[in-house]
Amino acid sequence: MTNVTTYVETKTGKALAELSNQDIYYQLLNYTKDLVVDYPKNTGKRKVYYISAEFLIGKLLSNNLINLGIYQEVKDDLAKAGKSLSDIEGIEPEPSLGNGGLGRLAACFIDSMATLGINGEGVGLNYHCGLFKQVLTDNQQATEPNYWIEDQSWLVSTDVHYDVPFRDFTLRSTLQRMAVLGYGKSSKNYLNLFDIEGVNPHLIQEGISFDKTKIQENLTLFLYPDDSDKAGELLRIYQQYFMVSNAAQLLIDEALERGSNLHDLADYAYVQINDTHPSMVIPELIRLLTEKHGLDFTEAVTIVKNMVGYTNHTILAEALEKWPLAYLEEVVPHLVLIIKKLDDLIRGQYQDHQVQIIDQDDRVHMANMDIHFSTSVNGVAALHTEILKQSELKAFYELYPEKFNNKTNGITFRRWLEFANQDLAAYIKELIGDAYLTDASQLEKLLAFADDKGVQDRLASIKYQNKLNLKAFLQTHQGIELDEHSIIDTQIKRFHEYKRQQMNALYVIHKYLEIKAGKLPKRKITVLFGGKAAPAYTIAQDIIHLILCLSELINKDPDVSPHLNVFLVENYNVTVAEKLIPATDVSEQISLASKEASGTGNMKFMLNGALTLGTMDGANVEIAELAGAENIYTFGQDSDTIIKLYETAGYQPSDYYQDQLIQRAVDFIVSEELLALGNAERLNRLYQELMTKDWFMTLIDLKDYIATKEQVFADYEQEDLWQKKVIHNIAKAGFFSSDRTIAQYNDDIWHSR
Ligand code: 26Q
Repeated sequence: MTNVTTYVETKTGKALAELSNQDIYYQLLNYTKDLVVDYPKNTGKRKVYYISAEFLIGKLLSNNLINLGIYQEVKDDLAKAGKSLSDIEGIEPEPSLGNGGLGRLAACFIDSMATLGINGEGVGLNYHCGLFKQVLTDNQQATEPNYWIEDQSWLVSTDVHYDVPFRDFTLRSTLQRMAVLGYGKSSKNYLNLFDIEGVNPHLIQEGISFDKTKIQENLTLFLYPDDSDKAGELLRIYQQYFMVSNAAQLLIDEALERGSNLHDLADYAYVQINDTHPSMVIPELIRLLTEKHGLDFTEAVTIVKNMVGYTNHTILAEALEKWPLAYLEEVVPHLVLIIKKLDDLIRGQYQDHQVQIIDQDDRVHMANMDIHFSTSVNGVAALHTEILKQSELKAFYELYPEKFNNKTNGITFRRWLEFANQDLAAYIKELIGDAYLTDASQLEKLLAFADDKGVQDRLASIKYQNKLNLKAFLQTHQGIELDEHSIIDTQIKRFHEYKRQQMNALYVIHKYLEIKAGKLPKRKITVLFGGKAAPAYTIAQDIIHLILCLSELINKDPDVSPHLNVFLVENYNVTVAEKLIPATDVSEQISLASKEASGTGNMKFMLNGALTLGTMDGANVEIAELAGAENIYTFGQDSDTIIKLYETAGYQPSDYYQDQLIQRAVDFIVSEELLALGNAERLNRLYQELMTKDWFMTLIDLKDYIATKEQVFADYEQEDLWQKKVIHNIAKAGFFSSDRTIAQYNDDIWHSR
């Protein structure tokens, strides 16, 4: 293949230097697509279908160039023509096909499957607007549709179509694909995104509201449309069934093509169900095998049971899907027949009402169906899996102990180090070579440099440079003036009460009051937040409002802003994360113990040399074990204590409100200063919530949090000590490579060879 300069000249008749960045972006897109068009697909008899409602893939240009091994060459060629690859990266729209951790995990997983040469592909939906774009106005979150698909994109049309039957109509699908390239591999997989032909963006009215009943026009318009009403819930069922019926038809067709006689389908395919959103694939496969392909029901059930695995990502009751049977009847009555038969099978075997598929209120427990009809049930971090076994899914663990297994999450180091933190990656290569990119355990070689002053200083200067890069980004992104000399303390994730952004905000208030009283921190602190709140989640919106009001109050106060800044970075997404993480000193992972299944941002920060300030929750526990207790800052009650408090209803926020320090911080939410800037209804509601309910126990850990955070800031002033901790963290981050996670999925669950 020719190099990019020649390619562009041949295609356009112009030199690179004459083209606009926009034109160069399209040229690079097509150059990359052309390069890989003839790459063979991974083979491997048993193909893995990773079905997921989300794939938060991020921009693809640089990632693809890196995996192809031509990133530097292309960058240099562009530079010779006076063009900057990073400016061109800025032009690429970010696909908004996901929402948070589960979607980003799916993206890391397809990268790792390709890198390990596994025949494994993603299957999902091609949402045209995906997740909403967040706009911050009047100290509140507003939502706008985010069209990300341009005429030229990474999507490649195919001639694959399926009919998907619903009660009142049948929808014909289209299939668009993106190539998924493994690092250093000359073979590929695909991300398969199903769509409908009739998507109609004109349905969208104000913000992101739209007619939820026009399924033939809205099915793939948005990810997770607001399901606070019945029409929204029905639309989710339409989306889910459309996704899995297409996946099932694709999988059967591909298996037949590769020589399956369907009786042996489980030798040809394995379906990984990413949370319960794709659960209907189980009855749908059974339906297709029996009704379309003439297999006997009992045999079909056995086959399907042997080719499905279920991953649980949450223990929050409200996130476990339980669809009313009546809703399923309205959308997919043909599937209800199968679900009822499966329910009968289980009723015949087990009496325990906790393990039934259909409950007394005629709700279908998707997770229960998954657990019965699969070979594997996995949690996403050691602690999370233990909690599933010992409490949430205990009744199932007793039935099927052999199905339960842990697969601690991971992240792809190609995107989260090699691309996002190029200076650090280059320096690591200087120290230990580049083998860590495919064998992450090699990072441990860095431990030899833990006390090396020269290495420590270089790491500090790379962090400083990353702060300057972030400063430039935030300036153009949002007009934020970041102080590159401050310590940067970052909390980026979806807004949710259990993640406790409100606790961080209460710390900010505490610090503000201290500064006002003349107690100044040694060094300026910048607290950064990023994240979106579901439009129907009122308290999460209130927390955003509180942070924005604090940001205005603090950044504008000449007494305070030299010592403390607070910013909420608008429209947090993968691209923003790639800028924030390498520049961060302190990684906020402060969920209420037992509630965060794993977290993956925590891993990205660790790899990029930020120290974790966190509770003993999710994968933080494993970070602490690996990095060593002295290299992470943990605080707060542990998960056993919290689980017991829920069981005994033993938590009362008023018990903690007695404390002076807590009282002052909480009361400030409804202080004159804040009410002058904010919306009284929102601030009062949040205040009342904390005082009377505080379902996620913010106040229980607040004092310990404040004390531990002060320790973090004190340690930061001891530069050698700090950098030594940083080195330990980077060196021990290898375990969190998604290559390790995927190798375990394959060895223990998929057995794809
Ligand atoms: C459920 C019912 C109705 C509507 C929406 C949903 C719904 C939507 C999205 C439920 C869950 C999600 C997303 C969950 C998620 O992102 N979980 C995160 O998964 C990560 C990868 O395993 C973990 O690291 C995080 O701890 C977990 O929060």
